[in-house]
Parts: sequence; structure tokens; C-alpha cells
Amino acid sequence: MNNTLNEISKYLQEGQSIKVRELTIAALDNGYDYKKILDTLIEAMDIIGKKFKKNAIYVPEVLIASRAFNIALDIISPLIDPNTRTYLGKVVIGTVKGDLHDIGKNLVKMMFTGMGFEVIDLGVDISERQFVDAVKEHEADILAMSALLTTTMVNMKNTIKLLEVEGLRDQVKILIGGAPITSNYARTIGADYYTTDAASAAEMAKEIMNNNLGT
Ligand code: B1M
Repeated sequence: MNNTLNEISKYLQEGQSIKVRELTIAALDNGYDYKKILDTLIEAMDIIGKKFKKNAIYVPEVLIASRAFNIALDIISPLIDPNTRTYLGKVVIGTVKGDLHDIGKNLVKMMFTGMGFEVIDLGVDISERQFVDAVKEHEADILAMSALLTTTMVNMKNTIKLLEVEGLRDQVKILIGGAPITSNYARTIGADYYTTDAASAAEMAKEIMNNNLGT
């Protein structure tokens, strides 16, 4: 990797969004292919994800790195021809009904985006009907649900039931997470996968798309 790309990577990992913005604009002005810059950004976010997983960095560092990532992405996005843009897959994500916690969900979303997924973020307090309609409308590969309250986790189960009723259950893989969720709970309610953290969620989603995981 050459100097400018190295610097973009370094400043992104440090969460220095002004520097990342300046260098991204300068790189484009100097004729760099936007794909190379995008690869650099994604690789840098991947490093952030790995460090976060190892507890080498914490939530604030991930959030500021993600902000720098998004600022650079906003500069690059208009250059990406929608006809040639390729994604690893499509993810519908949201926090379940009755639950307003979104910090973890946003981290998961950022890791998915960094990994190369197209992410449709429904936000918080998402009903079973909203999840199911979004899966249908966007033909999602993965439905990712987050819950932080013991009182709201049941809405994951209700969403899976509604997917079954609508005949959509076999068309989408379901990944769930959040502080009160366990692998046992995921199994009990018929979700396909569970992960403890945002970086593992993105890695697992990649494996799902590569068909490297059984359910
Ligand atoms: Co709330 N809250 N809160 N709260 N809040 C908790 C969750 C609680 C544990 C605090 C406590 O009592 N010790 C408790 C839940 C108890 C329980 O149900 N067992 C609680 C409560 C009770 C409440 C209210 C009911 C309080 C009240 O009003 N009486 C209320 C509920 C509002 C509602 O949702 N309807 C409430 C409100 C709030 C705030 C609005 C003030 C704020 C949320 C702000 C926001 O999100 N925008 C808030 C906060 C900040 C917390 C704590 C302090 C921090 C949560 C957080 O963001 N953690 C939390 C206590 C705690 O956890 N220490 C607490 C950081 C975040 C990165 O972690 O979201 O766990 P987390 O995400 C992790 C993993 O879980 C995983 O990845 C992330 C790490 O990489 N993950 C996934 C998350 N989603 C995933 C999805 C995946 C995979 C992994 O795949 C799809």
C-alpha cells in the first residue's frame, strides 16, 4: 500500500475524521481509483473490528473510527456506479419492538457496512410486521435483530413466527444478538445464528454468504 493509502488507514484507525476526509479528497484529486480507497477503508475497519474483538480498543474508539469511515464513504459513494456496485449481500437490521437501545445495533451495522454488505437499517422499536415487510421488500439475505431488554427479546421470537406464517422463513438467515441473548435462546426461538459482539456478527455474516456455516 502506498503512502496516501497508508495514511488514510492510519488516521481512520485513530478516528481522525478531518484527516481522513482531507486525504480521501486529495487521493481522488490525485487520480487514485476510488475502489483502492474503498478497499483501504474497509481493511482499516476490519482491523478496528479485530482489535475491538480482542478488547484492545473499546466502544468509543469504534464509534469514532466508524464516523471517519462514514465521512470518507460519503465522499466516495457518488462515484460508485449503482450498476457495477457489488455487495457481499443484503442485511436488514433493527432493534426489536419496545426497545430503544441502538448503540450496539449501530456498531453491528457499521461492521456489516465495513465488511461490504448493503445494510438496510430500520432503526429502533421495530415491530414484527416492519421486519417481515422489509425482508420481503428488500429480498434480504440476512435479518439481524438486536435486543437489550429481557422484556423485549420475546419480539425476536414473534418476528420469526411471523416470517414462518408468511412463508419467508427459508429465504433469510436470522442472526440475533444483544446483552441478554444467549446461544441457547437463539436455538430455542429458531434463529439461525447468535454472536456476542459486532465484529463477530459481521464475520459470521460473511461466512453465511460464503456458505461456510451450517445452521
Ligand atoms: Co438501558 N438498560 N434502559 N438505556 N441501558 C440496560 C440495557 C440495562 C442492562 C441497565 C441496567 O439495569 N443495568 C437495563 C436492562 C435490564 C434488563 O432488561 N435485563 C436497561 C433498562 C432497564 C432500561 C430502561 C427500562 C430504563 C428505564 O427507563 N427504567 C429504559 C428502556 C428504554 C427502552 O428501550 N424502551 C432504558 C433506556 C436507556 C437509555 C435510552 C437511557 C440508553 C440507550 C441509549 C441508546 O441506545 N441510544 C440506555 C443505556 C445506554 C443502557 C446501558 C447503560 C448501555 C447499553 C449500551 O449501549 N451498551 C445498559 C447497561 C449496560 O449494558 N451496561 C442498559 C454498549 C453497547 C455497545 O453494548 O448494546 O450490549 P450492547 O451491544 C453489544 C452486544 O450486545 C452485541 O454487540 C455489541 C458489542 O459489540 N450486540 C449484537 C448488540 N446487538 C447485536 C446484534 C447482533 C450481534 C451482536 O446480531 C444481529
